[in-house]
Amino acid sequence: MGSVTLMSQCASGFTRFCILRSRLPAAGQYGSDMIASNLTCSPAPDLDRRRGFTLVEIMIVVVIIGLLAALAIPAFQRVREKTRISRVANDLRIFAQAFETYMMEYGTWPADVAPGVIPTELVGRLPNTFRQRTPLGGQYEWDNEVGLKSITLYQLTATVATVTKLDQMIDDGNPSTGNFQYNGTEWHWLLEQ
Ligand SMILES: [Ca+2]
Ligand SMILES: [Ca+2]
Repeated sequence: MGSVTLMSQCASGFTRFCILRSRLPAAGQYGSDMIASNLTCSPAPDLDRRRGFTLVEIMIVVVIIGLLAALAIPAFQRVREKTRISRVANDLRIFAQAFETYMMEYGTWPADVAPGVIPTELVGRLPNTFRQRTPLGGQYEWDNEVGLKSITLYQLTATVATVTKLDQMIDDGNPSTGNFQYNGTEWHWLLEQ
């Protein structure tokens, strides 16, 4: 007894596996009618039906997505932090240039003002970003007090570690020395020491 799997087009129009179940004579002894009479058709499940995902396959995909997210999210946060630090560094350079230009022209520093307020002397010289919240939280502030001429970062929400990276970018990387310093409460970009 032998069986042969063939592909044929059945009456339903679908391709099916057909199994020749009868004893097959030697090749060439019978015609095609004989062979056709011994064919029985049955559906080929794997070919006819769309196969779904197994639970294991879905779990593998979920795990892979989780691993990719675990790698991508910290990288994204580092890029976002670096962008914020760079924006503050750029703001401080622009602000400092405006204050120092005024000092060179008038020989004095603008009067002290509250956080987020542009000194009257520098209206039209400072960009509006001076009034806005800094990219590291808090506000920019001009401080003109005895022994302190500073563009201050008032009540930042960023950590000291994060702002120390700003110190590395624009100063000496040491919060206790240089033009950019932390006094334990606020960060100061000192224009005069
Ligand atoms: Ca002030
Ligand atoms: Ca410093």
